[in-house]
Amino acid sequence: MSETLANLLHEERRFPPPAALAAAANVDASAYAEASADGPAFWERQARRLHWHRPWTQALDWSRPPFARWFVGGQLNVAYNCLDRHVEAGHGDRVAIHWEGEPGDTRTLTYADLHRAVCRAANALTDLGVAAGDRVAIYLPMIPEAAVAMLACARIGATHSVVFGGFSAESLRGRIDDAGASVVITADGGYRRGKPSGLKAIVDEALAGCASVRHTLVVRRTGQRVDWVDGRDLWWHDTVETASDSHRAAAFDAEHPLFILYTSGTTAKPKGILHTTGGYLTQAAYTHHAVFDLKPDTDVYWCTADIGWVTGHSYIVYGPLANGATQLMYEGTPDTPHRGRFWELVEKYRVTLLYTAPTAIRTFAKWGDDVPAQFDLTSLRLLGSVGEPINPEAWMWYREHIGGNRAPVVDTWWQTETGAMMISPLPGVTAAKPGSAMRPLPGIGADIVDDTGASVPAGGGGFLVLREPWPSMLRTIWGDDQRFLDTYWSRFGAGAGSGGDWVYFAGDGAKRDDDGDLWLLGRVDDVMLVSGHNISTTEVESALVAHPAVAEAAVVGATDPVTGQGIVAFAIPRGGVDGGPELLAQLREHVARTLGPIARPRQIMLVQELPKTRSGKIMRRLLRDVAERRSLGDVTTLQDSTVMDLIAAGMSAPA
Ligand code: 6R9
Repeated sequence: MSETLANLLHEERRFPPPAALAAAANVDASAYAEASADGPAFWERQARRLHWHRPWTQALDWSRPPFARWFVGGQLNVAYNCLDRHVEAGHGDRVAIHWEGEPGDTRTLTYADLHRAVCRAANALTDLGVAAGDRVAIYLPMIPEAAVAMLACARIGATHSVVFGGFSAESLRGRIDDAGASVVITADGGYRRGKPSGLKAIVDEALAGCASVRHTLVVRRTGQRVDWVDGRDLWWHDTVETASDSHRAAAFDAEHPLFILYTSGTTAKPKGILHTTGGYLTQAAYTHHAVFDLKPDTDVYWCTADIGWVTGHSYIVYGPLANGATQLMYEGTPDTPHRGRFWELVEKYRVTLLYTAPTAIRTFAKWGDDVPAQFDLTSLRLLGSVGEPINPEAWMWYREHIGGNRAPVVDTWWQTETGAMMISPLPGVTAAKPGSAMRPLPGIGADIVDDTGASVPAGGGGFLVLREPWPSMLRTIWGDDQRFLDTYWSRFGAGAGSGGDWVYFAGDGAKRDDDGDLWLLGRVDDVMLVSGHNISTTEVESALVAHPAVAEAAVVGATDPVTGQGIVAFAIPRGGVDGGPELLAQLREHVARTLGPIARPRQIMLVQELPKTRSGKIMRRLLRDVAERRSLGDVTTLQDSTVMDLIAAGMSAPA
């Protein structure tokens, strides 16, 4: 990726932290120096933010790389850290979760309430025969029971595997089988876009012919009719809510498996990413404290992710609760019952810290500035982004129209595999640039390398790698150590350019600008090769989104007899835009002017929607199928499977 385009590196805008925020920030610039001087000792200090039943004897055991062991010999209980210790410290009355259902029903759970609920669920699971090390599948809508179920598993040392509510029966079955789960926790259904959707029926289908599951626990959410298998199915309200709320949390080894989470998106069999206890919780809690600058007494935090995504694990459940945060949890979609729903909630709960995804931000921008303008958003003091590269234009819109030009934006890069944030501004320190994730967090060794594994200088581009083990790193792929080695550690291995050290291959392309700041460029599989030039889909998309007529764009490389690959763009026009042939010509010119003639799209197609995963990532693989007129690959992880039919039907002959 040596011949990358240089244009996006010339970002002149800088947004330093507001003085008041910087003066009171949880973490200041000294953290960087401290972390690089101290190595694993830096993480030992962060681990002391938690309660350990037994202290560790060694910070990091890296004697059998890449299989890391952090906080060797230490013992702790994750649920105790997220609940009991806050109650014991006198914060039992603090609200842990303000929950709002899509239809507008609400619930408030204090730390004491949540603690009791988790104790009851822990007792109920134990009564069902679930023991430490057993796997429990969780397939729930965004209701408080989702957090309760996860924490109850953690409390008794059972390993949870959360599957997005709404994944197909087939996807669910594959994940239940792979993990060998003995219990499934689900609900009759949930509310999405104003309608009750069924979950229990999908579980029933998934469990047909599944040997490992002995019981399902079913939360009544919508009251819809469900089929019932006597002896297997149990209502949550009969089982959990009648159990004792007294439960002593046992201590588990720092390396005890906490959860498996399956990554989706590629064509291959989903990978069960395994996370363990002590290191994971340490980094989730530290990064939430450092990057969101959380002040537990005054902040109201809201992460809009679904619990079925790693973001929901680390930044709804484990990080915020370990830090004693008060947070909002919302069941539904942003456009139900109206497009101002999110902003209405920010106003109602006086949300101070907001964490959402670029896909949502671009959608809000498309809906218009006047929607958020109708609400009082002055409580917001910090805005986070995660999930995809955020286009500079979307970053600016977020800062201006949601953050009132005052709240800093933190673009946080990380993965299911990394468990917690890795690259991000520090809100009290960094003068952020729109579109850049800036620097590795303190204690993190990220780098950009070329094909041979050698570090690229400022101004260069290549592959993002991680050079140092980190506490919340995945420990393996569940049941498949070899695939773990092959996928992440063999590309740059302990080989050329690595100096014999183990180098983790993240699968993302990235650039380092002249100041040394990092720009994420999307998955390397998505990089296009046009007439011998590497062009990132992210850069062409950002150029398109910077045009006033375009709300959102997805770009793919389609096989081209002349250039190797040709750039095909799918663009969603902003409301009221006339999408005639003139506009298409204008957009092609606009990209050529912004990035250079080599990046001029061969074809642009205007569409109303883009195919996305449930966590909001654009599925370029499917668009490539359309652009190359193949039949579509696996669409089971699509959020809305009708989108592809519409796009495929509208695909015209190449211009
Ligand atoms: C947390 C999460 C991981 C992939 C990752 C990258 C993309 C996430 C990003 C970002 C650019 C960011 N990604 N955050 N790209 N800037 N701030 O999303 O985990 O679902 O496993 O996806 O998402 O491509 O490799 P996961």
